[in-house]
Amino acid sequence: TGSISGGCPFTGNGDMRDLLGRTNRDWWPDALQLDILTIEGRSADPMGEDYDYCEAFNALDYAAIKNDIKALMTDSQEWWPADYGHYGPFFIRMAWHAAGTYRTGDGRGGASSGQQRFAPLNSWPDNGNLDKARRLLWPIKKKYGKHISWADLFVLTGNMAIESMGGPVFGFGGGRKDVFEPEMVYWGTEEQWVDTGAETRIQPDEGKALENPLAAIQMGLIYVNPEGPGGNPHDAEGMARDMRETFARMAMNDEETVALTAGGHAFGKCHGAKPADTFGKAPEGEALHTMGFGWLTDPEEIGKGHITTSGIEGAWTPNPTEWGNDYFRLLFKYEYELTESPAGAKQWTPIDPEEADMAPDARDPSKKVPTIMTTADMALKRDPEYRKISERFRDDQAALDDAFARAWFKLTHRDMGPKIRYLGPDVPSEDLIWQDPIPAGTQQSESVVQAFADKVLDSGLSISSLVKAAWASASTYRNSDHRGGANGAHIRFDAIKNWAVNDPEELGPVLDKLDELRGDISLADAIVIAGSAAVEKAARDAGFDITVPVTIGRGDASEEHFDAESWEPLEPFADGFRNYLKTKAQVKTEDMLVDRANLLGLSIPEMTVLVGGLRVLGAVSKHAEHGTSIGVLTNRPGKLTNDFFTNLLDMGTLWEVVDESGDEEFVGRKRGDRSELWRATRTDLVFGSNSQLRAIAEVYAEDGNERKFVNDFVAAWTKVMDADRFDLT
Ligand code: HEB
Repeated sequence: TGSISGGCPFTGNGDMRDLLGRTNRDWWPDALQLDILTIEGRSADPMGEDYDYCEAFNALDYAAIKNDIKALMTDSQEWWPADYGHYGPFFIRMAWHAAGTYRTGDGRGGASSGQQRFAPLNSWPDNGNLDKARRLLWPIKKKYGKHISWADLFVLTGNMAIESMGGPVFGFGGGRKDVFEPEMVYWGTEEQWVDTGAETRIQPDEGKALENPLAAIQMGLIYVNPEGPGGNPHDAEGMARDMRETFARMAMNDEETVALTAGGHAFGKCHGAKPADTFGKAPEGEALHTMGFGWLTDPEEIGKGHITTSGIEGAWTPNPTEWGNDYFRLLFKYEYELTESPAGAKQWTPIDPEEADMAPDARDPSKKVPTIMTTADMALKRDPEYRKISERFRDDQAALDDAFARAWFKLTHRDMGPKIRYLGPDVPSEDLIWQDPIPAGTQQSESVVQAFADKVLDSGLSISSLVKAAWASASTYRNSDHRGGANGAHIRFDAIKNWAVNDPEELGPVLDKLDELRGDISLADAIVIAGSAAVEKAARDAGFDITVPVTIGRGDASEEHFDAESWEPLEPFADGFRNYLKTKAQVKTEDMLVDRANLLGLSIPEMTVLVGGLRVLGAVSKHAEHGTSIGVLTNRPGKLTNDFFTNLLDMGTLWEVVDESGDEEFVGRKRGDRSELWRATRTDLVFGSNSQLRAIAEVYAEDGNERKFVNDFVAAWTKVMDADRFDLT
């Protein structure tokens, strides 16, 4: 990738920070605090448990909705008239900004939950006026109701917009289920938006790289500042650097970046007809009676097309509602000079354009106005690498068509996970490597599975090594972009196996042995069967007869379907479940545990019971700087007992910081003779220190709850093992 910073999440510049950075409550302290109604597990989702979005989508009248969306494109509304009589470009920008928040670092952001409806995204300066785009779609959303989510509608509308203007479309997969509350995502710590002075995040002169997992150059932007780094249009090199870095974090290479930007800007225009101080606040901060609209301005002015969004003014091509190659043709045909829009934004205008190369006025086609390029567009010819690609696309329309269609499809589907999650008749049959394709698994009889499990337990492999292997395989799963997980057995590829967290010199031989014993069972299944058999044995050895359910049917991905580079961001830099910390992050180590639990889709009790269980099973990473027994608060490791909790809460133990550890390691001493009993980390002690976690630890430590502990552990374990089994429902 074009990454110029290190790979560690949450590291960057500046001080210790909070897991969520600046949140909605910080931005809009006066906003209605509905979250007090979502405590005690009460859901904000009105659709209820029985609502099955797949089923509802499959019953959608797909042809009808497509026609309705197409008709809407040219059904100009007085309250927000369509430029050139066509809403297509506006809707493309809406879909692109819905998808463009995706970042590879943690898989969060992206189009898949319809977050553009909620703060902060609904009020990001870069999403200016997209409130109108979404509201234009309301009659269609209303009509098709439960059969299409907003999230799917954004993307489908983007596709229809491209199609209706003659652009190439690769396909569409539905299946993005809406959520009904803002997602908690770290968007940065800055207290300023891009338009009110947020600092630019990449500043090489000051040794500042883009903090992970962020993928935008300033607070409130989807990607880069169109006017140049820090608003400087002369910094051509910096412009390309910023684009390369931010697009890489959206999983896009140079070719995809050029195709997307040029392809996108074949359509529509920028809006900067008047100074930016002449309109109202963003939606989330606006007055009640504006009904969720923001950036308000005089309706008469809107009618005249006097709109300011980005502040830049003008279209890129003479045919803003038609797909074609005019963008590259003009970019290379003319020299561009730096000019200023009526709103005062820096932009580029062709010198002495021919009349035929001028754009129509957005409201009056008989009037001609100059075309423009943003500083970001200029990078496509000013940067030598981008330029090569741009020249190729200029001369080869078919190549641009194909590259744009594919990159758009990837952009809008990147966070949906495996293709099995896509719905509808327009899902392309071609498998794409970024979908992490996995061949279908096979079924085996129960006796075959049992015989294999018995062989594994007889093989001399330790309980802890089997549990660790299964955890290593399954826990790569991210609920954010639905990547990773046990299916596919990607763990067997060196690029993953050799992650330090996996203790490769222990994991390698375990995988080899399982491979040798598995017969016709897939390796992906074998790893889970073995780990689960080990948990079952550990429970039995602790006196609890329990079955750990295993659902087989996983397949093994082939090497040719494995894109090692795209898996790099999945490597954990901390895994509190294995007491592993590679690099101290900018957030507390226990924050990293919570973050990982969130990515695994776990509740607080599930996180707690898993940590307690994995510790007593000895599933601790040796590569944790602190050694093998850290956090294993039991004298009988390998048995599934609640010892972790009873010992953690035992008042006979006094905990002290191990000085050299910089408060990452602690020693537990007997109160009387001060002899050493245990070693532990922050992610251990937090279950005794934090009042909420302590309350749960108490439940698991209580007399009479020993079996509850085992049952809950097994349920949470199984949930993690099956987290990526989209084939099961
Ligand atoms: Fe874009 C628009 C920038 C990429 C598509 N953009 C736009 C604007 C700006 C921009 C500034 C204006 C806004 C207003 O309204 O004012 N982009 C940009 C940048 C980038 C981009 C900087 C990175 C480089 N785009 C892009 C992509 C896409 C797009 C990727 C897709 C694919 N855009 C777009 C469209 C439009 C825009 C379609 C138009 C809209 C209308 O017309 O409304």
